[in-house]
Amino acid sequence: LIASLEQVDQTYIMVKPDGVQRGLVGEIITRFEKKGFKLTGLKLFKCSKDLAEEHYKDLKGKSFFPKLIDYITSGPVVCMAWEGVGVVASARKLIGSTDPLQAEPGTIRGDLAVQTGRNIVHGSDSPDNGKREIGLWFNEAELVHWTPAQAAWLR
Ligand code: 3AN
Repeated sequence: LIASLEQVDQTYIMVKPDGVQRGLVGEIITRFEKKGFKLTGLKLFKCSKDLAEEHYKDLKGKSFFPKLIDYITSGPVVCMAWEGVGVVASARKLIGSTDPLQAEPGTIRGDLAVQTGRNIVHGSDSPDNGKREIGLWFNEAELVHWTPAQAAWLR
């Protein structure tokens, strides 16, 4: 009841092409499912250069930007929208640091990745970016608003 007064946020999580190629899609989805967040959107998708550049527009000036765009557009990604109280910050904790060698064991990157340029998963860095990115990667018709049967046990 108390938790229901708190703000419910949305975050955009994406299994990057290396995560798909390495067969880690199920493992990554499982981490968020087991934590207790609610999945509201899910699709396999091959993104255009334009969409990748829009998604990463804040990094446009960085030296690694062209490589980043090549990487993200190199193969299919799995796009996800997840919802819950505190989901943005919590998902970033589950994902771990940008550099997988610095990421703590127990995190997705800490357990499963080595290189910053191949860090297998993306998570929005703020609630505002969560909304922005979900809007970028999904049509409204692809998002499902539902109430999990066990919700009362998780909040
Ligand atoms: P995070 O994904 O942890 O939020 P950001 O937003 O700083 O990290 O960077 C977005 C993505 O850009 C990273 N996931 C990574 O793929 C890539 N990236 C960031 N820093 C570097 C870097 N120094 N060299 C190569 N790629 C980088």
